[in-house]
Amino acid sequence: MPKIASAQPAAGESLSVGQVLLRYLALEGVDHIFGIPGGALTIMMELVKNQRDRFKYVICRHETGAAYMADGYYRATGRPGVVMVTSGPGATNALTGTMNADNSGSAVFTLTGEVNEQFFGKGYLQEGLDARLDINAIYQAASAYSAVLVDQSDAQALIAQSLRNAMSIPRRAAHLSMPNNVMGETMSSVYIPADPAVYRATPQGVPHKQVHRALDMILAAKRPLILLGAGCREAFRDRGSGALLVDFVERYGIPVMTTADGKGVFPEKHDLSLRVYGIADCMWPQFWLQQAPGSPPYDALLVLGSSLGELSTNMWHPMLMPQGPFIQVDLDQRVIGRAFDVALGIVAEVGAFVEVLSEMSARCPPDAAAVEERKALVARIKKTQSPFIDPGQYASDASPIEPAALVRVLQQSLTDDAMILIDAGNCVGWSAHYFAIDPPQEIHSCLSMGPMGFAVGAVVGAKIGAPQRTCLALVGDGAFMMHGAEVSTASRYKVGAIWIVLCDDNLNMVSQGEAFFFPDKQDPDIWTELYALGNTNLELFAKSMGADAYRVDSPREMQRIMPIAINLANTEGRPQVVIAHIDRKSIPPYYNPQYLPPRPPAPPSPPTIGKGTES
Ligand SMILES: Cc1ncc(C[n+]2csc(CCOP(=O)(O)OP(=O)(O)O)c2C)c(N)n1
Repeated sequence: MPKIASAQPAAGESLSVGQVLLRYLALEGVDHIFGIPGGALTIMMELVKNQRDRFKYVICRHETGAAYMADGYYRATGRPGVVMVTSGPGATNALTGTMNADNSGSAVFTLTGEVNEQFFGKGYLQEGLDARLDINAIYQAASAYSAVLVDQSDAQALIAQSLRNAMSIPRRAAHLSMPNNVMGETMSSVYIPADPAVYRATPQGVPHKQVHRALDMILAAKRPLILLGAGCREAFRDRGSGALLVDFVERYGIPVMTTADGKGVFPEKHDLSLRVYGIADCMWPQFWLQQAPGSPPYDALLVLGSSLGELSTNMWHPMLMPQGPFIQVDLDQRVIGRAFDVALGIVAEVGAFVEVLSEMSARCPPDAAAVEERKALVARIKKTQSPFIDPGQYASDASPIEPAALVRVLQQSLTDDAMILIDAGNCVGWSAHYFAIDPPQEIHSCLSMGPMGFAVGAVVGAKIGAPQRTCLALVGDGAFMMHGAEVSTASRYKVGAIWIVLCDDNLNMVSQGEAFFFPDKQDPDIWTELYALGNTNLELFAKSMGADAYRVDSPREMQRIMPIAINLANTEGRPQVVIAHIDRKSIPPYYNPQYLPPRPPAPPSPPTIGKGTES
């Protein structure tokens, strides 16, 4: 039983609301807070200053960068990522990163300062509660929980409520607005719990009958399949249920694929891994999904921890529907049956589900012949088919660099415990398709929202949270310029984060996409021309902020630079930026031709008045 009183303030000690808030953060194991201070945060900043041995306040360059760092910190540590910023523009700047964390299942706790209540409604600088900017309403609309600390008497309840939301499963983002004067108020009565278990709990159980049914369905199938989403990440890593799932699929010969967001939660080099399904998927899953002559049809699917959104399903392609039961397990009941009709929907935490499935399966001996047949079929697919759409690109030594070849070099250079953070842009396609990730190596993305700049900031928070690991971001040059000023934050705090910048002087994912859907026959390069970035010297940009920066033009150079960069990052805490000049014309394999989305109807052609004339 957790004690509830041992951390109470000492007799005679009085605590302010701000001090109580910091006690809760300490209880959750938080040791870094990310943000930019300001007028509405003065009381909190004084408290943080006085506890600087306990909390390091990381001064970021932009509040969204701070929120991405908090997200990266959460992903590396499992502890809440805390953002603390000022009111008004500080609060709105932090919104994108907070909203993205909420959609990515990351526990991010955003604390925004607010002006003293006595000035509400009078036009005080940066007021955002009783003016036309309603910060609480904005965060209520974009995160799991938002409240205002209006009085010391309810502060403790609201702080605990925020943490309950952020640390729920799936993890979420929560927000508190903190009027400056309230943070300084003395609490009239206070007890500080000794353990978070006193005020929050997560689901541990599963409906046994339903697990039993799921097991029966899977074992009755001739050609079952498992699809894992990012919702499995925490459970598999921290509870050890990933290893149980590996044992389970080996026992029954069941192949496993993941979504791009869940990439690497199942070892991708395992014999039964079909790697990624969905955006930029591996070439293997299609051969299990489609019926081959003389073999049984794909006839059962077990989905764990995926909300089955657009990018995880090839736009809900019917090919994912088995000729048999579709079983979906998720704690978020809103996503069960949303994309595909289910034969069995189970509301459960996936780690507990796998534990019970594994226990129950001990009583179900596998059909050895069927298991061997399935394993042989998976082995045949993997022997006869490349996982890559273009193995030549992967093996290329050309200059400018084929991005697929760049992934090859990273794959060879990175340490086994590396944490790879993927931004939004073409890096998504290259990495989902060409990396092969085995735990403890991890790859993280955020494909529900896909904001450019996510990995640029997140890699700093990840490295702060896990300094012993190699932390690397793969980002486009557009995204790097959007939040690249955070390199300066890393330099300031001696954080050895590594950025690999795919330099093509273009917002290439979008220009290539426009050219695909809306080709201009007269001027085929027009999209590239319109979305060019202007050849910024990114080495100088990075160096000016204190990083070591390198220009590489070939896989060979990349191979030479990577060990140097990894070593300097990990041993000397120096940020490293590698500007990789890639072939702009290479197009990532977003859509396997098998599941190509239909092109939208051509727009009506504008009257031709003359080239370049606006209609
Ligand atoms: C904040 C934000 N704005 C706009 C977009 C739309 N978008 C998606 S990818 C992309 C281009 C990214 O360019 P870059 O970072 O240079 O990567 P590239 O695709 O060229 O490799 C844009 C504009 C987005 N995802 N996020």
